[in-house]
Amino acid sequence: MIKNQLKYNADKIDKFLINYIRKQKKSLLVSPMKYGVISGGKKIRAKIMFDVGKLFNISEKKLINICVAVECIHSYSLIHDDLPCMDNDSIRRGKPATHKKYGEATAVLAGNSLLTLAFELITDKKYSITHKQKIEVVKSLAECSGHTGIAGGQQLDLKFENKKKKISQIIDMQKKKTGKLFNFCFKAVGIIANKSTKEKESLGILGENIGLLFQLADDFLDIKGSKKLVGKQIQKDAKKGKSTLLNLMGYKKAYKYANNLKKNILLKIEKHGKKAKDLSETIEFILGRNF
Ligand code: GRG
Repeated sequence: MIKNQLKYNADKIDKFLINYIRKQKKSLLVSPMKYGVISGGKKIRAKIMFDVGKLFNISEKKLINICVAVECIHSYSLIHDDLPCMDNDSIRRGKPATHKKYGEATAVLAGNSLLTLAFELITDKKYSITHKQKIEVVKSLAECSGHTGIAGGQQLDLKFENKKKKISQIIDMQKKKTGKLFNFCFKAVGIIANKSTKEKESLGILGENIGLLFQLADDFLDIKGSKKLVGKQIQKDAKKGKSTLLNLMGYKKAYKYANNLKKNILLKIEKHGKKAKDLSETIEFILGRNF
């Protein structure tokens, strides 16, 4: 069952991170950082990386630092996303958002510290990938997180509120805001598997499309999900005037679009045969999920 696999995987990521932070010097930010990243969230980006690793026989040990780093960046983006100056949400993962629990200044600093922790994790001298791979992974993660990636996507998301935008503009925004981190998850495995530049690019594009699918599912949950299961406020997108494919196309058309996207993604990984079993299940889960 994918739910059990996700839970098992999330515990593994949490344990690694708790252990990693324990070995660092103490600071006042450890508690809000842990609050924002540990014991909550599906950790699906890490799961996807392990699934992609299986396509190329890459062990979890070779990927774990990057998986934990991705989850740090993701949680950082959620902590900042919930701030009053961004999406102004007070509930995240079924508990008060980090700024509600610790205050806004602390939430900003805890988020920033998770961002930098991600790069510490990847460049750690005990992490056994080559220096060349570390540099390439760091560059890719920086590109996917900054103004050409999630931060840039978030800026577009905020600018698009209450504006009439074209489908192509919304897709571009969502591919940056949500897709780029999934792009990174795929590309990073390509780097560790020593794939060619062309192969790494194709892996990235595939990941980005899975990110778009993930965002579509997130938009469906905003309409039809249960607040308890999703762990955050629902039915906010329309109220906030968010530009989403769902708001533009309507539920039926958007669902058809998402289903076609999923089919095309599954076709792309078919060539890996049995090795793609876990990845296919995760992709099915992404569109069918209720949390
Ligand atoms: C530069 C990293 C960075 C952040 C600053 C605030 C911001 C810019 C970006 C926000 C990006 C954002 C919130 C994208 C939404 C992606 C999304 C669908 C989140 C929900 O992800 P899940 O369902 O959450 O994986 P859990 O709680 O399971 O981890």
